Amino acid sequence: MKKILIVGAGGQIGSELVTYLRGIYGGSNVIAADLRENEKLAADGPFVKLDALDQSSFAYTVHKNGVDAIFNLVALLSATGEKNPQLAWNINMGALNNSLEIAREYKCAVFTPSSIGAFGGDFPRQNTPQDTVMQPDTMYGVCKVAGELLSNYYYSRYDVDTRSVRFPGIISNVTLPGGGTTDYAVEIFYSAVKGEKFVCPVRDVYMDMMYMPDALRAMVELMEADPAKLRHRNSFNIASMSFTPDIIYNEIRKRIPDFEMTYRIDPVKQNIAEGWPDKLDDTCAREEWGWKPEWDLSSMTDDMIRAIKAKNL
Ligand code: AKB
Repeated sequence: MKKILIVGAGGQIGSELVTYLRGIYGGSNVIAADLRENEKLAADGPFVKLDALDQSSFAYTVHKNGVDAIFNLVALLSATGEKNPQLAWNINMGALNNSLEIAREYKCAVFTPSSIGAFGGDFPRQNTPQDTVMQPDTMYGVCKVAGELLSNYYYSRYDVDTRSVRFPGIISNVTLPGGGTTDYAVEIFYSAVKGEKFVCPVRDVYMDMMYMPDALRAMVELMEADPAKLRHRNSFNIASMSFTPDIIYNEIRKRIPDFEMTYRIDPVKQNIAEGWPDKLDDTCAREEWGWKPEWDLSSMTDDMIRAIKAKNL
């Protein structure tokens, strides 16, 4: 990767990926693109206001800048997707379709995140294998499975270098996530640090989670991996920690003992969470490109509390 374009750069993952990639590949070689102006992303490198659904502007940006790798982070997440399934399909598949077509024309590599939300139906919830039943019943999951298949198609049919991981819930302290089922695992830290009682929308359900630094490293390590070693492409299971709301609550209480949590179940989120894996098996990612997480629940909790306290909210 020499010249990178990140579409959907203003979101939870994009806002940190831009900085991370600029640190590795050089500020001027990482173009951030988003629907909305973003002063932060424009401060230390190129920024383009771009709608990823506008194929000709997207293609023009790739061509004009000599882009050789596209990170497509445009997505409506799981809970929002259930409120407006048609919009979720149009945005999620439209941005992916444009990324793949433009990559085919201009010979770019493409990274598009898949998700634990791609699983569904009668699959093993514990140590969910890389290759298993994937029959999701959310529009987000439908888009993720279709996206994995379409990305593999572009690889085998057109030789587009498509690669992807199935992200767990990503926990971070820079930009808040929005519209996801796993968002509670970020919001809980802000409530704890601000001294507020946290009202949790899901209960007694394990979901995979990952701290942002591991997620950023995973994207780069996969995109830089030796293609000859990849038996899979779209998408790899990756994992680092799995917990229920009670478990993360108790972990935070070890550091903030008077923190309180109560439940008000959101039936949509609870239903989605119960349909997802409890814990992924990431053996293939470990074997094929050396994936290994560096953060666990305890070290992440320390770091999240430190970083959010430093914001003086
Ligand atoms: C969501 O909750 O929708 C996302 C995801 C796990 O893909 N964070």
